[in-house]
Amino acid sequence: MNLFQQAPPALGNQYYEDRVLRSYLARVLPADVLSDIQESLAEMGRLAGGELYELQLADRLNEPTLTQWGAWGNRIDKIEVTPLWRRAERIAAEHGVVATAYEQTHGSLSRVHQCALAYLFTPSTDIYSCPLAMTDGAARTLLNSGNQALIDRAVPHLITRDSKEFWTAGQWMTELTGGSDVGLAETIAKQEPGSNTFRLYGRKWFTSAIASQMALTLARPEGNPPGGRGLALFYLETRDEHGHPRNIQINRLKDKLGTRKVPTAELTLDGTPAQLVKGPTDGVRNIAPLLNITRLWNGISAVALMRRGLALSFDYASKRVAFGAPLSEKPLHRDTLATLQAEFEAAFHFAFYVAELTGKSETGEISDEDALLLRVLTPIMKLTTGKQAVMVASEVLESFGGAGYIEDTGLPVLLRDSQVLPIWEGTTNVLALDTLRALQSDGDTQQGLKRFERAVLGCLEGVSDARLVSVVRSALDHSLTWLAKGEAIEAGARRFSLTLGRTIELALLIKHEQWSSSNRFASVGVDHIF
Ligand code: MFK
Repeated sequence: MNLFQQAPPALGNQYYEDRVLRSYLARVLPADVLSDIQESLAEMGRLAGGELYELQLADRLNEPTLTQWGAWGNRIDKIEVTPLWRRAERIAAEHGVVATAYEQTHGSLSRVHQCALAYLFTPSTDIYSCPLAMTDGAARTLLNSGNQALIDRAVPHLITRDSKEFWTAGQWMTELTGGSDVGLAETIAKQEPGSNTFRLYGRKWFTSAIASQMALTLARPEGNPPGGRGLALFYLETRDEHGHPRNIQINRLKDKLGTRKVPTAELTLDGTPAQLVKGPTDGVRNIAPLLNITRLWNGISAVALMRRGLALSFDYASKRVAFGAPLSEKPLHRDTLATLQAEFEAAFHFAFYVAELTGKSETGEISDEDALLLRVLTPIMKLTTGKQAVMVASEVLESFGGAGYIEDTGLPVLLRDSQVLPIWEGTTNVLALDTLRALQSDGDTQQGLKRFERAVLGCLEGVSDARLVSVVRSALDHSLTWLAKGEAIEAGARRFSLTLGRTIELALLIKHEQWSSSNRFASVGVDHIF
């Protein structure tokens, strides 16, 4: 019997096939930097579209396991991650998916290089980006803290390319009392008499990537006041030299909608030894560098997952024949995918713009004005791209018809994993409120807004498309007048932040398109006199 067989969607080298990434890098990187890093990106693109993608499909049904007890009654709390994650850890370390940002071979642009590596790596590794994001954030937080003993102890492990020496870091903030409202945390820190070591007692309710070797966590030193200011930031190592947990019990792994490869656990800390990172108070403020780096990763992961869905969907459209022609020749299907592609490209330029500013802040090349802009844009970027990722993933599944709803195509996981992006690292509403706070972080809302306005208008310089310019200007003006009215600001914070996010996305898209058209025209040659 000659049964019909559908050709599945396929991926090639994910760097070479990505017009958006390559065109963006050509705009922002000097030619010598681009040529220097191209090979690393092509190699990651090859792995992401080849070996890692195959392993990801083969690993589909595997999940991490927790073994709480040894054969002879001893508590071991052993976590085993899946084969995909073991391979991902090695590749991440050896290819510098965290390290590149700290080596700073190309100064502030190394952050762009590192985000491009993370963007290529992420969609084939089932949220291994989670431990990497926290590792990156922990390295940045320790470096910013100035705590030389902890920097010497941990940072070399976090930013090494030697996979045997590589550590990942956890970020243990969430407790039963405080998910978003971290200041409600109940974990207590008791100082050991005559020592700098504290012992932590409490319950952490949602600790991602529990297989990490170290963690940054918040706890309240005895006698401190309530709220975020009364918490302190602590460093701890999860296991002793024999591999035994340091007074940490893993109560259970979480049964989550998505991110199922990530071993997320509930923990009891029962005298876990820990060191202060930076003073006995202001834990929320001191952990903020970690939050900002993981929020950048969240945005990069959002665009990476959108890109993966669309790469598969575009390829499939060229192979799937229905009603007499491939889907890629059907005007309505093309129109649907084009709309999703536009969402992805807008989100891409926003996330990478925040990466550019983050790089400048890390090398000290950032002006005060741009530091304020970065503070304002980070929550806006995270909340805007998180929402776009869920919408795009849902539509991508639909673009496959029933196949998009079937697990062994490997497609449904795109939607489940995307759904975490607007939730963790601050929900849309929490980040919308943070946006308002960030706009006031210099004590004067007008400065933050003015800097945002300048960033948007700067993108429009020399742009000839009056219709697009007017869409941007009108959304911007509306945002400014809405805020100035001062009415129901909290209730409108989400609509306001999303408007700012989509406004700057359009401005960045226009800027890139302007560069891209003129660049393409120039590359064909302008001066024809000879
Ligand atoms: C896929 C890649 C990424 C994924 C990796 C994720 C895995 C990990 C999963 C998780 O851990 S999810 C848990 C994440 N939890 C959150 O993100 C908490 C969400 N809640 C907030 O962000 C709240 O806004 C916050 C807890 C920060 C509010 O707490 P508070 O106690 O009301 O803090 P407050 O008063 O707003 O800020 C205290 C100080 O920190 C202020 O500075 P000052 O002391 O100088 O006044 C703030 O300006 C500063 N601050 C807060 N957020 C900041 C910040 N500074 C810089 N950047 C920020 N983002």
